[in-house]
Amino acid sequence: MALFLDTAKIELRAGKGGDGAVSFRHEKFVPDGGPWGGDGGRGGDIFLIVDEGLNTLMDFRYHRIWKGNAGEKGMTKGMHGHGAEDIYLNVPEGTTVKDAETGEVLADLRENGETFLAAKGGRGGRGNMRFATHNNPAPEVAENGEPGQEHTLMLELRVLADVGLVGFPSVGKSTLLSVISNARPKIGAYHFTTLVPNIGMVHVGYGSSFVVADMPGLIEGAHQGAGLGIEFLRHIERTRVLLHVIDMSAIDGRDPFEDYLTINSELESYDLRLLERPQIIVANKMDMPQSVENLKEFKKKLINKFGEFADLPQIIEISALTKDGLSGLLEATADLVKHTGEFKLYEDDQFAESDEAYYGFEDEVGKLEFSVYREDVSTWVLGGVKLERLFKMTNFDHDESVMKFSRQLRSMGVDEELRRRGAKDGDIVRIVKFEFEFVD
Ligand SMILES: Nc1nc2c(ncn2[C@@H]2O[C@H](COP(=O)(O)OP(=O)(O)OP(=O)(O)O)[C@@H](O)[C@H]2O)c(=O)[nH]1
Ligand SMILES: [Mg+2]
Repeated sequence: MALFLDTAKIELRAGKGGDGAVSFRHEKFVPDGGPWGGDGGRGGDIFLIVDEGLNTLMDFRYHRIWKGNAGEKGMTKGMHGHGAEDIYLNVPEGTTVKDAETGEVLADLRENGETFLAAKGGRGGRGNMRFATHNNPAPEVAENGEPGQEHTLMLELRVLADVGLVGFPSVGKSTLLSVISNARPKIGAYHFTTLVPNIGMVHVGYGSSFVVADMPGLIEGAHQGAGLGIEFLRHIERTRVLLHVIDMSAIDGRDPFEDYLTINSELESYDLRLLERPQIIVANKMDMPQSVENLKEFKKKLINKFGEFADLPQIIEISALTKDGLSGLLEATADLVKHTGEFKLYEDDQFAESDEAYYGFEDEVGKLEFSVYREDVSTWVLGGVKLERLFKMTNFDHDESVMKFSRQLRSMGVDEELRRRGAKDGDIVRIVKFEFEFVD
């Protein structure tokens, strides 16, 4: 579980394969020279590729439909058409790819440069050279290119927060996020202003940045459901560092040190081992006069409890209101993020490289071979994945190709089914946009 911040629905249409050619060799002493039509080139694939420089799916909101390049047609003299160039769409790290209709997860793209074959281009149609047989040495048969795959995908960017902001309500977590990042969370003087986690991207100096997640406030007994509970903590299960924000002004009348202990014990109650992450204690609201004295107390109690030589977290004083101390906090945080390894809850990828299993043509073919629908007394409409693909790959300019197509229909059992349903000689049969007569 992580945050689903950003989503985009995209439609991909991979390139169609080039059509195969029908042509014949004309040689002096050969009466009807052999077939000489080359194959069409393959249609272009559409890939997704991880680009670590991106951090949103914004680009896809303005450009939703992507079409692959078509393969070149086959030519005479046995020349094959060129395969089309593939298209690569850049996505940010952490993009989950789902089938938009079924919701099935197809890939979880994490590493820079990782690719995913999202829509496969069609194969080129075979030219008539390929159909020559002993019995039919000069076939007028060629295939059209196969259509490219069409898929509607849902992209989801689960932003992996590097840093989580935790603490009691109203200690200033959202205020802090608003002054260190581009995020504009709601800020309020009342408890539980933040109801769902907010996220922000923080840039520190050149090229260094990290993602901060601002959590709703925790209170004592949160692990038993008090306040907003602790369910939302699952959103920071992958963070490396926690910023433990404490209201040093104690304006709500609580003791800052007790706050610190209470929050830690709530974090501990959650089974994500959150206490294993390094913390920075953020002493906030240092602009308030009583804060200085309170901080002294806090430090004293910390040492009393854990001992002078304990490995205690660093304490950084800030005022999110006046913005004092922020640069020091950000530098320390960036440093800690950099030196803390990724926190792994699960072993790597449950998503095997399943491109082929999911996209293999063979798989799709055969699932829905054909469908027959009676439009009126004498008109029949044929459909189905396999049948429509065969249709699209047939070159109707040549009688022989048409005959080949009708043989293929017969072997699929289409004729039989039409007859069974009561089709008569002379009825109209329609496939896609083409109509022809049914001849029993
Ligand atoms: N004086 C002072 N007030 C602050 C400071 N930071 C935040 N506040 C105030 O504290 C109140 C709570 O701030 P929020 O940022 O909403 O607190 P929060 O921790 O996000 O609270 P919840 O979302 O309810 O958990 C607001 O009135 C802020 O203006 C600060 O550094 N100094
Ligand atoms: Mg808040």
